[in-house]
Parts: sequence; structure tokens; C-alpha cells
Amino acid sequence: MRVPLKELRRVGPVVMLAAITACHPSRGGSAASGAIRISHAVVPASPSPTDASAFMLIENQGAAPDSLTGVSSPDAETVMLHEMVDNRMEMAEGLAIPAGASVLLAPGGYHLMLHGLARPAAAGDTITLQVHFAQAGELVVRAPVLRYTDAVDEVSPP
Ligand SMILES: [Cu+2]
Repeated sequence: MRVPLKELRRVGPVVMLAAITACHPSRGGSAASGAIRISHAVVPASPSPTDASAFMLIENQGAAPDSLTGVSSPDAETVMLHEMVDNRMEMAEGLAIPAGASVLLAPGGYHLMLHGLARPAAAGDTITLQVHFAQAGELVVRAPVLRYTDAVDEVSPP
């Protein structure tokens, strides 16, 4: 794939990280609808009985932009999109997924926060996430609960 240099500078780090992440074997959940593909979806085992985070890779393989508009789960009361800004978590309303680009939800950046879990997120469990996109609609992904370090590995370069 040929990418104009200006474009590469803008999206370079995200795309390269995604390429690396997409290559190593995954234990994470995946789903696809339309141009959107989710992979490496994981929930790190949480010390909290009611809250946990979730990570994943979102790829837009189409020629038109899309955006993540919300996430829900039958296993949690609420799911929020958070962004780390200056070491603090902030609520994000939505997330643009540009055409041909990949966006990683991972520690230190955007991530999902699950609140009011029906049961504690313990390794070996699975949590279902309904991820809503403006164009692709709803993708249902089953995210395994992994030990924290394994979950972080899942969304990190090897
Ligand atoms: Cu958060």
C-alpha cells in the first residue's frame, strides 16, 4: 500500500502499531461488520468487584470514515469510553475511525471502562461487548478476561 508522506506522518504511529499488533497470535475476541473489524478484544482481570477496563484494536478497512458512538454490555450496567489525558481519565463522547486506519484502545490512551459488572472480572471469564458504530452498526464481541499483563500484551507490540 502506498501512502502519501504527509498522510503517513499524520497516521503513521497508529497504523504501524496496528500492523504489529494485528500480526501476533491473539487470544482476544474478534468481530466484523461492514468495513469495521475488531480484534484483540480483552478485559484485564480486575481487583474491583464491579469495575473493569477493556482493550481492543478497531480497523476500518473501508474507504469511508466511521466512528464509534457507544458501547454496551449485557454483563455490565454501563460501558464508557475514556481517554487518558495528562495521566487523568476523561470521558470521551465518541471516537473517529478514519478510512483505512486502525485505532487501538489500550493502556495509556483510549480504553473502555465497565461499571456495575454482574460478577467480578476474573481470568477465564468472558465479557460480551456490543460496540456501536455510526456506519457499521453493532458489532458483538466476546472479550476473554485475562491476567492484567496478558491483557496488556494482547494490545502491545511484541
Ligand atoms: Cu478509564
